[in-house]
Amino acid sequence: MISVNFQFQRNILYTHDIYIRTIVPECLIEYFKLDFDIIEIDNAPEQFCKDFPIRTVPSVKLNDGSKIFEQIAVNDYLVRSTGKEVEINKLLGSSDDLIRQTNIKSISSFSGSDLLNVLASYVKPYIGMTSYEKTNEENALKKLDVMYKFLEEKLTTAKYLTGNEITIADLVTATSFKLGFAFMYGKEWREEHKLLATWFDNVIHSKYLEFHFKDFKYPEVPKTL
Ligand SMILES: N[C@@H](CCC(=O)N[C@@H](CS)C(=O)NCC(=O)O)C(=O)O
Repeated sequence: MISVNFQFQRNILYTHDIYIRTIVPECLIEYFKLDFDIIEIDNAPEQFCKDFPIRTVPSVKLNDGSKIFEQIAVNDYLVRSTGKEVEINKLLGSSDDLIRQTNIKSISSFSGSDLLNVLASYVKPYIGMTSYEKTNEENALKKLDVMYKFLEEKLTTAKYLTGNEITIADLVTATSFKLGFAFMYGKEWREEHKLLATWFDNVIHSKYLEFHFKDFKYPEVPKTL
């Protein structure tokens, strides 16, 4: 655990280990060995609220005082800040292929908001975070079914969601799926959704996400209430 000393300005990523949207930024900092202090918001609540009154993570404060929030913007900044053209184009798409670059943004946005919110609303009652309501679950499952099919269709023609190279869209989508794979998608679900399950396993064990997922375990059966 690092000590928090705000006298000397350093690059900061505010995070919290219970949250999903902070996983990709933390992994990017680890993978690219970026010069950032990673600060749990519980360890610096006043400074965090002062820096980011909207109080969401991930959020970044740079050593020149610049502030960045929203997962997509944070990820984009962290990757581009490396200056590594090849890896930037690989993860974010090259501006020579506008449609692919746009698809990467589109899938990242969809997965980091709609997919994550619906999946979280389905899983949270099972992990004691909200109360269970049958209608909510039925609605969430209906929406999720459409989302699974949408993503599976992409995986019928390519190894990853926007082609045969892993991109930030895969990283964001796989982390958004974490709660599902950790608690609800037992062996039977994974057999029925082989494309998604294989893709998820490839992405979480990629060099980008391995840091967070190296000890990840799948459940045999879904969690019950
Ligand atoms: N649209 C924002 C959502 C950020 C967000 O809601 N983050 C959650 C953690 S995954 C959070 O900070 N929740 C705390 C809160 O809303 O009070 C993004 O994509 O980064």
